[in-house]
Amino acid sequence: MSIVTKSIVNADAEARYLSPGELDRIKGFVTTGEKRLRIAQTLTENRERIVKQAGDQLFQRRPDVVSPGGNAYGQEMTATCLRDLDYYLRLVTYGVVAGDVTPIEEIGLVGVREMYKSLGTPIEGVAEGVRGLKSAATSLLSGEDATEAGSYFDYVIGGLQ
Ligand SMILES: CCC1=C(C)/C(=C/C2=NC(=C\c3[nH]c(/C=C4\NC(=O)[C@H](C)[C@H]4CC)c(C)c3CCC(=O)O)/C(CCC(=O)O)=C2C)NC1=O
Repeated sequence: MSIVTKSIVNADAEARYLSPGELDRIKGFVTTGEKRLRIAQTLTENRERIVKQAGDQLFQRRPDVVSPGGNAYGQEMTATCLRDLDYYLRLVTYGVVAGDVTPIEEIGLVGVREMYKSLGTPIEGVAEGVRGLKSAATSLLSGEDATEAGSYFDYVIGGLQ
């Protein structure tokens, strides 16, 4: 949920006007809108390339995951692994657009540790993959945009620790 919707829901629950603090936060959201949309556009347009680069980097650093006995071994499992990276890139674009990590948290991080455990997927391998997404994505962005986008990838990486 964006800060706009969230503030309105909170204010209306108390039948009050938006507070100066809420209006200030909404102002921050609006003034960074162009930047956040520009970042989301770049990530969306380059998603295939970003995921491929991240996968290449991951399998180079963690050859065990794609070796016999590894969780991503075999064409189908490797494709599922790359799909998961694509999922996390997609969630990062949601976070960037919303200016809020809540969608990332709710869709992709709640219960994730137990889920990967039950799948036999090494979660630190997923975190490594997201680090690869971050480096591929930020290399396509300029300074300020790279920093902004980077913070959302860091949030995912933190949630996968
Ligand atoms: C949008 C939110 C969302 C997430 C995050 C998600 C993850 C997710 N990853 C899965 C599987 C998987 N995930 C991986 C991923 C990997 N294995 C590795 O060794 C690598 C480290 C890593 C890639 C980076 C693999 C290989 C499977 C298949 C495991 C199996 O079927 O045994 C599954 C099990 C069901 C399926 O195969 O689709 C889920 C639910 N699904 C969702 O809806």
